Amino acid sequence: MKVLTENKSVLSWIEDKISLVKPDSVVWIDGSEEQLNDLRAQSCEIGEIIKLNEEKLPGCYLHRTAVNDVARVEHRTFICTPTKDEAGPTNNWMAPDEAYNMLYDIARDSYKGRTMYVIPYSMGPVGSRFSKVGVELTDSIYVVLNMAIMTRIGKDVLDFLGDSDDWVRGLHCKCEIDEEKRYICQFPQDNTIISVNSGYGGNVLLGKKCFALRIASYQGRKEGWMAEHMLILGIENPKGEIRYICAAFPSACGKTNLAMLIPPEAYKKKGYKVWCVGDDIAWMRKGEDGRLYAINPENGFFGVAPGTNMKSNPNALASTKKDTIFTNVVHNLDDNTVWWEGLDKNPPENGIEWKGNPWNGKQSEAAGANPNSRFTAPAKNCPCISSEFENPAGVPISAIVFGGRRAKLAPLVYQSRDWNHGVFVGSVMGSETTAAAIGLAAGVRRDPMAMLPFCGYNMADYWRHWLDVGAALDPEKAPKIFNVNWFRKDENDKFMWPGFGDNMRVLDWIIERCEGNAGARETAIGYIPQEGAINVEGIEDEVSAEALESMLDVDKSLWAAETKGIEEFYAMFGDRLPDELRGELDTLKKNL
Ligand code: GTP
Ligand code: SPV
Ligand code: MN
Repeated sequence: MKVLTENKSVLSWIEDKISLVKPDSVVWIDGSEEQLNDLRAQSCEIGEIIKLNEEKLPGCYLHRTAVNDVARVEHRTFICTPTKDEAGPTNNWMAPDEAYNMLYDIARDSYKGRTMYVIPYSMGPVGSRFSKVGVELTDSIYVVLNMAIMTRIGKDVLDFLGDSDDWVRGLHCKCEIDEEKRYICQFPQDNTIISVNSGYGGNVLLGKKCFALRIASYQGRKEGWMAEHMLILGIENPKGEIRYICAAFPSACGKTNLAMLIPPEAYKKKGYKVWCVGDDIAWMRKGEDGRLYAINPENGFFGVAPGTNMKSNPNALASTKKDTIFTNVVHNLDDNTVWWEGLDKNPPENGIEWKGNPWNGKQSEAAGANPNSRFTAPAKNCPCISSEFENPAGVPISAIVFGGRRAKLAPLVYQSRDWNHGVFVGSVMGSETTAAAIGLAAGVRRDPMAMLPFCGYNMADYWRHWLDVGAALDPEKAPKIFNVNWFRKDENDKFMWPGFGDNMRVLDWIIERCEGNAGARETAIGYIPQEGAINVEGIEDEVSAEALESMLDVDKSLWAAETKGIEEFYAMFGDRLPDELRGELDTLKKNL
């Protein structure tokens, strides 16, 4: 075994886990293309991945997970803090000792006949003051290949870590992919993650949700920074000035789409451009100048495939044309490529659907791709990747945007009155559930800051942290906070707003508000665009003045009912709920 570090805490932890899971051999991932190529070949050999058409999709592969293992499992995800209160009422909790014992029993000897891969990785550019190191142990080559796209991996990372003890331990064991023994456990106090009996993305790419959100949110509170489920994008105006926006939408609610948006013709002609810094996670901290700065800790996109096409998101599609891993999409046997619902109107007749059965897309009623099928694509493939993507100092944030899927109630856009009101708006976010997690009831649920499944500690303390971070920023320079809803529906159950590229029109208003230009009127819930303030040039046929007015309407009786729901939700947190938020709720009630 060729060991890549002399770090004692790393070596002793790995020794310990080797004696637990008993691999036949141990391979350290050094980050070299040579080693990754060998692993790709091996993975093809054992049938874990399929090499796709080298001419049409160079360097691309297809993988199918187990049929029972296609999304995150929130009901089997635990925050293992010493007390239940630290995890809070919105997390599943298990006492650390109990969890370790249970997980070790499941993991014991589970690598017998298998290889242990040791993946040293950095979340954030190696060496940035934002960045953090992790080591993931896995018995899945698929995980290695995905982590090699999604994070910075290899020897450099260990050299940067030196002999520090500040790194996140991650143990992943596929075991038998048994749903009944599947657990995703975070131990924030120990910087440790253990994931057993899954092979699906968010459950097993431990740098992503487990570390960069659950563990990192806990670290961020201790160390004075924030880990958020947010995209980061830059809008360049015709003068060449770039303003950056972070946006938190729940899973499968449009972050990847917004992050890579292509502006409508009228904007393109004037010289507007959008640059993508990140599509899922933002780590933010105060800069020396009193502004809030953000980096994307990831190095790739783990994006929803269905619905991605040349019209909805050409940049995402372009990102998947080389060196990409597709998971649970349709295999087109005619030309050895891939397909998913919403890619184009030409499904393959000679296909294999996501479960591995023959599938004729021209005849079949059933979907060919799983609704949560995904692509893992390198960020550098994205045609609109920001020049600041690797900037270790991050980008300064002008606006924070919250949003969700709400068929009714939430208007297309509104602005909070100030930071604390903005925290209130984020804390009461509601959204219809999606296919990104297994076993969620259909309907609207509260998903504060889109962090419900990802906050590594008590949500009330997390809101306290948000309020504290805001208070420390220079009030003139703190990001302005907004809420958007692309998903409002009319009486015929049709989306009222065209969405996708046209969301630029709303971002335009948001940026103009930040610069103190665009007009607004004050309502009970916050500032709404004044008549004429949203630019509808080029979509006047689709979006009439009346339709826009109704999308921006604040229905007081619906909002009054909403305050009752908020009250019930807040009651879960008892005395831990920050007074400021209770005050904001009282103000809203008074305004209504
Ligand atoms: P995660 O990766 O799960 O965190 O999700 P995400 O927020 O990045 O989701 P993504 O951008 O992949 O959104 C996926 C779904 O949202 C698809 O069904 C899209 O068609 C839909 N969507 C995205 N933007 C819009 C929009 O502006 N309008 C409408 N109607 N649908 C949208
Ligand atoms: C999400 O569900 O929010 C995702 C996909 O981004 S996963 O990595 O599976 O969590
Ligand atoms: Mn996500």
